Amino acid sequence: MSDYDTVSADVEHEEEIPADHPRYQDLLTRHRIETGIEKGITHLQGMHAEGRGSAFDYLLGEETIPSADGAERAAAAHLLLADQPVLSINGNVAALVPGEMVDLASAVDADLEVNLFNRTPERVKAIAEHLREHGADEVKGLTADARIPKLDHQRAKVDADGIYAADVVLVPLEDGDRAEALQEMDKTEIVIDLNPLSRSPQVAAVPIVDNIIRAVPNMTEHARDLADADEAELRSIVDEFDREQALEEAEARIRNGL
Ligand code: PTJ
Repeated sequence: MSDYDTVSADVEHEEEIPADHPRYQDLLTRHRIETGIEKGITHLQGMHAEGRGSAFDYLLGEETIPSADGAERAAAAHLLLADQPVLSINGNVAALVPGEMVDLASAVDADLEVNLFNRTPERVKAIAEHLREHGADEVKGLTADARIPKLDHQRAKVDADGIYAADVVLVPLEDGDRAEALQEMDKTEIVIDLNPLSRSPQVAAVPIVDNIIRAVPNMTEHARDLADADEAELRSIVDEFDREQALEEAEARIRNGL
């Protein structure tokens, strides 16, 4: 019997998944989402979102393709140039990359804000607490004293001194309504979504077609690498990034394996 045969379908701790398992990232991701649901952080719908993402990731080859790496570098440059960058956190993001989002926020001096589609006070509090357990000092999104115009669901609720006032917002793993509404507020949007045809990456200034598990640590690495870059260098990285090309290359990889 190989080590892989001994991986239970229902692992209790993620350390039980062997890191060299050919489906390691997928098993880890599934496990984190399940744990998120058990803890009241992730909505049950997050499991469906994860399933969709996982299928796209399989077709991408479960790796950061070169165009996604370029997008992650451009995203880091945007965040470093921003006056008020905010990283938006939903139930899937909190379950999958809590510590990694805290690290990115610290590398680019951004705020973390909980923003949920299926919003309940209990989930907002549980996610804020979870982020604090992973090292966050301050978590926004609990006040929710402002509204994103032209958006009639719960995701419109934001903090006046958070997403509402931000100039650059990282919006991972969600549908397109809010992405479009934020764009109408003239914010620079960075979207992480494994489906290049989804509305959110289609409207983003920087669409990142990559698994959030790989994308966020890679953005942090780029941000640390660029920490001493001057404004001109950061602007040239931003200007050279071609969003259409990034979307086309991701779609070509998914459709044709190119
Ligand atoms: O926590 P809440 O209440 O705010 O709800 C969050 C979910 C994710 C349930 C909600 O935003 C939702 O239903 O989103 P969608 O419309 O399913 O969109 C999620 C997108 O994220 C899909 O296009 C997936 O392909 C993509 N996705 C899923 N998992 C990953 C991913 N992209 C990157 N990395 C992933 N691990």
